[in-house]
Amino acid sequence: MEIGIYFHRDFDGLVSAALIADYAYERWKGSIRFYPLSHGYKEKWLKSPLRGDITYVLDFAFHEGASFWFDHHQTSLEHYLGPLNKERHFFDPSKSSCAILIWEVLYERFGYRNLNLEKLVNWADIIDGAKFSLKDLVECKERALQIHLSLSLEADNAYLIELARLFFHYKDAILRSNLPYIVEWRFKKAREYQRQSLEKFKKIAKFDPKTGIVTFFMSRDFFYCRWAPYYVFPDCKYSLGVINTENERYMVIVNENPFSRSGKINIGKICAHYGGGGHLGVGGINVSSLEEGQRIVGEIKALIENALIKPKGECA
Ligand SMILES: [Mn+2]
Repeated sequence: MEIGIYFHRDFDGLVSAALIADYAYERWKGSIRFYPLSHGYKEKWLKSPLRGDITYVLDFAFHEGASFWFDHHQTSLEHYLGPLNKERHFFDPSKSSCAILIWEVLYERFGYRNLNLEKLVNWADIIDGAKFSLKDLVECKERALQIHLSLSLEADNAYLIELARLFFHYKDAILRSNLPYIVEWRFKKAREYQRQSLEKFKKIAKFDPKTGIVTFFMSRDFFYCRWAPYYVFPDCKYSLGVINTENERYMVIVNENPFSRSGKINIGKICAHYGGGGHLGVGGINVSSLEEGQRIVGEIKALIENALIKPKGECA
């Protein structure tokens, strides 16, 4: 018997995969196969057949062919209008991680819980729900955060599969032991990229103390230090940047400081107006030139400044 476990290639997806592998192995004693999945090939995903006698899809868009599906992403059912089966499909966008959803469903519906995975689940929930502190992020001393950072390098499938195996076999012990070598060198490399991009950010970013708005323009190495605006400028309320993501591709990103959120302005709504999207505190817009990006940043900056001086209730 072969058990195919398809999972989103991030920390939450990895812990989800280990949880299900642990349960499925106990139940069927079959051989476990891990398949990491990345966003960006939805069309292909829906048409591709899944491998395994029993298949699980975790922390990823719905697939009709899956024996079981667990997810918490609001957008995961956008392409599917059919019915869900309560016995096999577990979808709850109110959960801050897929791991916590699986943890609860396994216990409540299948009568199974392995406490040796409790810490990993807890970390998946902290990381996916962005429940860490700025200090935790900057220092990056926790094993779980180090593993998470190692995933920010262009991770290959082999690494993801090996990590899923390590999580499955060692469970919480992986958080107590030394970092496995395959994780360690990636972590150190990512940490170095992080240091370099932080230096760049410090030189480039502009802070307006009157409004608390930080603006910047960087290449995609900014993603190694997304927290830089709030670390370098602790009084930052909003950060607005243009990121050169690929050769001729640019992206406007707008964030309210996630470590001191007021929720006064609906950023997702503002970005949607420009053809982008997002949530209350974060948003993004794809644009085709730097000039267009800078123009939009200027307009949104003015919008935020305006909303900040208006009394409550009149904001965007
Ligand atoms: Mn997730």
